[in-house]
Amino acid sequence: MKHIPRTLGGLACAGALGLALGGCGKQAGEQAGNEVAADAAQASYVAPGEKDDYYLFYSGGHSGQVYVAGIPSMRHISTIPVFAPYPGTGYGFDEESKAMLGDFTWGDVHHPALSQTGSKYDGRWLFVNDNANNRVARVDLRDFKTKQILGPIPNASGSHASSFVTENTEYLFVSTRFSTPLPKGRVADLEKYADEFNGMVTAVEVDPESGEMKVGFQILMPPFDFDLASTGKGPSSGYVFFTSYNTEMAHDTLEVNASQADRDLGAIINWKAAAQAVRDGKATEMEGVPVLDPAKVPGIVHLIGIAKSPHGMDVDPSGKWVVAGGKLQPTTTVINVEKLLGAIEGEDYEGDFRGIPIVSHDSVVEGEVPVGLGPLHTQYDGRGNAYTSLFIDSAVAKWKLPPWTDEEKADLSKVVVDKITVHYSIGHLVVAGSDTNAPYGKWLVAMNKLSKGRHISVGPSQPESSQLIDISGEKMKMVAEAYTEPEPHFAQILKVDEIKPIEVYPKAENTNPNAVWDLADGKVEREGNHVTAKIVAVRSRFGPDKVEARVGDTVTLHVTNIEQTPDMIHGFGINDHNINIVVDPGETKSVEFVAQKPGIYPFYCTNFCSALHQEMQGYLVIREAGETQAPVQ
Ligand code: RUQ
Ligand code: CUA
Repeated sequence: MKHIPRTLGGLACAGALGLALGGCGKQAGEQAGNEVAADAAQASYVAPGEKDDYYLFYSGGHSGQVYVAGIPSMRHISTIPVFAPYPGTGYGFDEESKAMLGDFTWGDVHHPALSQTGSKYDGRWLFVNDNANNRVARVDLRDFKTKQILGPIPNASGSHASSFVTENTEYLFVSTRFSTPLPKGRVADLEKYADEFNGMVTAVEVDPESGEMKVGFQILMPPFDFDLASTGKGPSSGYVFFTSYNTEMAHDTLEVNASQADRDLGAIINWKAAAQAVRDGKATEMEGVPVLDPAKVPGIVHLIGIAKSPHGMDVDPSGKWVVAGGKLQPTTTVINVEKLLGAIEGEDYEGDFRGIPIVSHDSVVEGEVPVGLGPLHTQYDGRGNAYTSLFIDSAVAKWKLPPWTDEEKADLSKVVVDKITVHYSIGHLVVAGSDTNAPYGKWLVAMNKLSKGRHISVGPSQPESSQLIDISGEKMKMVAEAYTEPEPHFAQILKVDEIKPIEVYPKAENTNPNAVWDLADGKVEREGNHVTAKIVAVRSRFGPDKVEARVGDTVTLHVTNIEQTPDMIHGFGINDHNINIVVDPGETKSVEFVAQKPGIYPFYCTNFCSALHQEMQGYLVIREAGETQAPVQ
């Protein structure tokens, strides 16, 4: 990083005091402002050719994708397509990714979660949810590619509280924001919402070796609209905590009707006990999934009253404190895990909801911290500080976690130690490593919902803004700002040296039976009305570069990029066919279609790969059905 020189103009001004007070004061102020700007610029400056220190994986919301940026530069580096086709990498065009997407062309990504081992990031996978279609996906950090999409998950509607991984990635917890009559497809009167509708918590099991996900079990929940979750660690190990925002069980005009009660009920799930209960045969099957009813299996779910219409629920790095943000109450509720487990053990309850015990609020809540207006999410630096996003205030509040002094306890506003304004209407925030037991703690990224024209004008559809804040000192410092695709919800930050992605697929690993590695081996074959081409792509040609078919034929193309040089990518786009596959070095991709219309259709490489890239082309010849043709090569 390069040093940006500053002048000492501010000091020189002190000597002139009394002579030209007005002008000098202004100058000094400007000078101070320049120094702050210079410091900030220096902190986030990554010179050409230098690299960032951290990956920022942020959700792309309803774009269905995940975006990768660098910290501290905040530069967008790449897009990982997950739930929507992305011609840039040919995702959703080749057979494998088309099969993963199924009939869906979009998803709504909210919460990415890095896999963990021992409550630390292990750098293997990134999981993301699709709130719209009840799916979860796994991205492999070895090659930054989506490898599996699981779902739609049965018996679930709107997997918002997802994905949250357990300490050793045993499970991903996925919970419904929406409740419906179950099993799905059953229609019940909306007026009977409270009695006929249910939410669902799903435990998605992750294979420790392959990362393969499958639906493990489910827990039937009251129709409270479960919003967000956080998994335990240390003393809260084995638990997962959820907020809900509709304890009122309203089904219309939620804006008003779900905002009546002074407190909403959060849920505490003992997932280890639940998994055991499933093994003990206490679940009933619904749509092929073992489902536990917490009213009938005591000990797996407890409820607790938390701040009004809460949003985020976040366990701190020590696992001792769980903080819920009360959207409609200017406080965060701080739950003391030790007291909570004691209350559960001693059955210190203040009632129940249809057989699910409600833990005594006063026995387990350490305090309600007046952080400011619209608290949503809380993150931690591992040094005893919490950072809460304030949607209404457009700010981040920094505050001290317990233990608190008697003086602080008497007036909890004293634990709020700093506030910084963000632009504007912050949703999530992320502190590097906050959800592990050892946060990196230096950076915080505020993900703001509105940018309100802070950028050059791009018309009415404006991007979101994300701001980088240095939290290494006592006071938070605004460092940089970037604009992001709609719309970043949560993000994860990973230290760059904790992973080592591959840059070519080694030839030895390519076990695709349709791969060809030599231009001499490329061929087009016909079997009945199925034409199969095995094509080599290498700078700067396709071999073969002519594929012949007749109308009605099924055509399968297998393209192998035989390069073993990083960044030597070849694309394969066919005119008039809505096909563009992109093949990375060492990779084989396949695409299949039915020849529809006679004609000559040029195909070409879509990635600019060499000086002769433009020459990297060929022809798809489609003759009339039944027309005799010269034998294919
Ligand atoms: S949400 S802005 Cu979808 Cu995570 Cu809180
Ligand atoms: Cu290969 Cu351009």
